Amino acid sequence: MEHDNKQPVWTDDDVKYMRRCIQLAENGLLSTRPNPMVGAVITARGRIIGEGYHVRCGQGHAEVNAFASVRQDDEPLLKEATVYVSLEPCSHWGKTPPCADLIISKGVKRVVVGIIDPFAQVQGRGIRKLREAGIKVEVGLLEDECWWLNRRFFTYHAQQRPYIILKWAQTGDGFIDDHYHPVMISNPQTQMLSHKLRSEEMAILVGHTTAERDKPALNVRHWTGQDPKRIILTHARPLQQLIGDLHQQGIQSLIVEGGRKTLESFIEAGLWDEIRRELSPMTVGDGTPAPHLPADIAIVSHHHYADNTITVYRRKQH
Ligand code: AOF
Ligand code: ZN
Repeated sequence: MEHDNKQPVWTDDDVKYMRRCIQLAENGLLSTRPNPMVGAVITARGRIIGEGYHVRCGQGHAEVNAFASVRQDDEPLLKEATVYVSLEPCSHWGKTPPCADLIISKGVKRVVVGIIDPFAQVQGRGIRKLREAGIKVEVGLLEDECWWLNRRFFTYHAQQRPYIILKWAQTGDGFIDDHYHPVMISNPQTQMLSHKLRSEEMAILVGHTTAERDKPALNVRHWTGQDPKRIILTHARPLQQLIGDLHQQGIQSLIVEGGRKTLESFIEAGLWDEIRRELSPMTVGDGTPAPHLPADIAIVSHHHYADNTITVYRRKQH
């Protein structure tokens, strides 16, 4: 992804400041979408002289807020400053003016970018603009972390489909129900987390059998936040078409909650980015077997919640 042929050598301080950008950016979760979460830090003489993040879609970008936070006494330092930003500064006129122009107007010396913006109107043009103005630009610091931060935004723009999270809970003997009833495999803590997840993603889907049998509300009850768009998958709608429709509607992320056939059809089509599997020690003896995990997975996290565990997996490469 790096534009220069040789990879820059970054210092521990560079890494520390980019981590701070990511940390700041995360404050925008829930309010920036469909825009990405972005954080920016301005440093000079070994200290932070400004920092900011994109708070809400339609409002100032991270860089704007970071420059606005620089104290008047520190303004002369901008000439020798480095700007760290977790996403390539924009080059286009969207709801706000281009950040690349703002950075150039401040006369800073160096810009360190986490990852290139996949948005069709930017895609490297922000970096080019800065370099053409004589600013030293380095790209790709903590690139994986910056990708993960905006995994929904990146998947949506680069793959023209929502970021897809498959989610299920299974018993210790490997079933997702007892054939007849929805079995409560989750516990109060993991239920709360499922609702937190719902508040963070834009849509949620179940198959029509699950919809008819379980009548799931699929809303956010045990957490606060917006309900995701509710989707029932029917036979009449093949998967690829549905995914294309969701892209058209600007849906950047989708949770798939079951049942087994639906989950397996997403796995078979290769339409998944993340799997959240909850495991309980309870046993039911017989029931609908849980889907098999695909082969090309890496563990993101593994946590215990009372007797249950939740493991989050992602694809080995993105
Ligand atoms: C940046 N810094 O903090 C963010 C950027 O409609 P607008 O003007 O808000 O532009 C939205 C696009 O700008 C968005 O799709 C993405 O490409 C970029 N987001 N860029 O320089 C930021 N949030
Ligand atoms: Zn911008």
